[in-house]
Amino acid sequence: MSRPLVSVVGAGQVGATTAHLLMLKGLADVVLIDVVEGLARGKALDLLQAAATEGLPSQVTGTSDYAALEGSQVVVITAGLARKPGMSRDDLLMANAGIVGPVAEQVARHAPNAVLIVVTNPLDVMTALAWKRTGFPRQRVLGMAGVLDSGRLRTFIAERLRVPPVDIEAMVLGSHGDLMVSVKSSIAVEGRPLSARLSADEIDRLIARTRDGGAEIVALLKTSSAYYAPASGIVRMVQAILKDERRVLPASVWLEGEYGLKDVCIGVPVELAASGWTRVIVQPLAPDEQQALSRAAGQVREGIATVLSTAPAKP
Ligand code: TXD
Repeated sequence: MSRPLVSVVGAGQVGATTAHLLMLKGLADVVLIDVVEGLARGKALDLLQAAATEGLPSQVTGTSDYAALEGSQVVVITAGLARKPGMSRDDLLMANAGIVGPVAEQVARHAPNAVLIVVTNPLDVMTALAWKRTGFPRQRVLGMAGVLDSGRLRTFIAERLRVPPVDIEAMVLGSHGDLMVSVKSSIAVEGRPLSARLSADEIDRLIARTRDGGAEIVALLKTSSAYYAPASGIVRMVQAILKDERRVLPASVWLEGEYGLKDVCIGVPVELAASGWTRVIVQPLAPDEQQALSRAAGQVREGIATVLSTAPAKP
């Protein structure tokens, strides 16, 4: 049986780490594409040699030719600029729209049946832009951020309570940015509500650290933003799709009335399967959480309007 093919556009920190994880987990053959041809080819060669040493069968190819997307079950877009210290995700808006829009058109052309996972920031706006440019059904375009943000929140709670992160359930929704929404009522530790273990103030502090979790890493690394945990988030979603897991994970998707929102991409829980996302899981939110979600949607909508009013550049 032939192995699944996953293509990753953008062979930078997040893209190359994603390719490495896909290879190590034996999930798929990988095509790495970058505008800098030598970069994609060099990283692919390095990964292929790692596969030989690990005794793994994965094929890894690097190129700048989008024809290589052909036959991909999943395409991941990580192409674009990353944040430097002091920059917000929205500072990347126009530069990355000029990259993601044309890349999405190439995906539609060469991999018309793929499920597309967008990673480039500002995440929710880029996901909406990619969806518009592909013309794909909305179920085949998802933005990755909620898995990462939920993982960050689980890390901080685990560290504070000294319990393994696997025993913590948490779901972060909304936009990937200052307006992310940690659904407090759904956080559970070993099956019990977090509020039974920590004060409201302490929970709020952990949620605030999660909101600023990306900036904390940017400030430490100085020349790049996070990539190990983002790559794990991507691969978690890719695995759910390739293995048709029907597992519920948070992802940014185009809403048409779910959670009372429409004409916007925002992070909500979705069921992931081979065909993409199959349904949005609508869970009860507290009034302030629903308000926060609507505020985030308003901000993302403004970003979408801005990028759609400008002509795309060539990839
Ligand atoms: O949770 C999330 N969604 C995120 C998002 C978590 C981490 C990083 N997040 C965002 O992903 C970040 O803000 C950036 O917008 C992207 C990629 O981050 P990364 O850290 O991987 O950036 P790099 O290392 O600069 O890599 C970007 C690559 C680089 O190799 C460029 O040459 C390439 O993108 N690039 C392109 N490839 C193909 N086509 C075009 N046009 C192109 N332009 C740049």
